[in-house]
This record gives sequence, structure tokens and C-alpha cells, in this order.
Amino acid sequence: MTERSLVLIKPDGVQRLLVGRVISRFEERGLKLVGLKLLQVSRELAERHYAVHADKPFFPGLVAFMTSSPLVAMAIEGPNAIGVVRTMVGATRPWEAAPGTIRGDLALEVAQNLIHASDGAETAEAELALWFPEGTLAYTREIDRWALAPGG
Ligand code: DAT
Ligand code: MG
Repeated sequence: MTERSLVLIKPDGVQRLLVGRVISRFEERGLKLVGLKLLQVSRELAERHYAVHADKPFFPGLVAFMTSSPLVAMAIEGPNAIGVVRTMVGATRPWEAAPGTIRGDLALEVAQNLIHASDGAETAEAELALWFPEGTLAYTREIDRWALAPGG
């Protein structure tokens, strides 16, 4: 089933010059970018994005971190994209993330764990609306025609 997920390369990823490498992983897997932007996040957007964590002790620090420097927001599409992307991202606490995952290869600290990805269909829909209120794109790539088209 074709799905769309919201992925953020957090400020640490931009500061560490890892944007291209992280995007490459998704492209190499066969996933399709349908939205992409670099933005300086407002406090309001960061708070809404992480509203589910508003009561956690780390929330103020998390909002401060997310607004500290520009980040990259992406809408990513593909077969089972939500689960596939979460698996590629790896465990929240990078020291528990498996090697081969983005966090397992490129991160060490939970407060700066490099990347966010939607964790389910409902959150994906809400997060895509939050980060891409202008909408995302629909287009066909050549690779879709021969490699990804259902039934070949
Ligand atoms: P995930 O980003 O894997 O969905 P989450 O939703 O549980 O993880 O937490 C959201 C973010 O909050 C996480 O990416 C980093 C931060 N965070 C979570 N637990 C934390 C902690 N114990 N200390 C500091 N930051 C934390
Ligand atoms: Mg989460």
C-alpha cells in the first residue's frame, strides 16, 4: 500500500552536514521525495509537532533544540513508507539503534537523534498537514515505471 510519511532532519543533522547522506538513504531504498524544504522552525510549530510530549521533562529542551537552527522537512512516499522509514530510522535512543539504521550509524544521543519520522498512519496525516499545509506533489519517476509499478 502506498503511504506518505513526514520526515525531519533535525538541526543536528543540518549542523553536521548530514542532509545529503540522509536523503540519499531514502532515495537508495527506492522511496520518493514528494515534499522537501529547509526551514527555521517557530516555537509554535515545534510545540505543535511534539504536543504529545508536552508533559515530559525533556519537552522544553526538545523545543529549544528544534528551533535552534534550520531543519529539513520531507514528505516521503512509497510502498509501506511509514513503517519502512521508521525501521530505517532506528530506535529513539541511538545507543539502542541497530547498526545499519540512520540513528544506529550516525547518532549517539537521544536529545540529538538526528531524525524524526511519523510513527503511524494517523500521525503521518496530521504531521504532513502541519509541515506541508501547502500540500505535497504527485509525479511519476522513470524508476517507478519499471521497478515499482504494481505488477511490473
Ligand atoms: P521518536 O523520535 O523515535 O518517535 P519519541 O516520539 O519517543 O521518539 O520522542 C520524540 C523525541 O523526543 C525524540 O526523538 C528525542 C526526544 N526525546 C525522547 N526521549 C527523550 C529523553 N529521555 N531525553 C531527551 N530527549 C528525549
Ligand atoms: Mg515519536
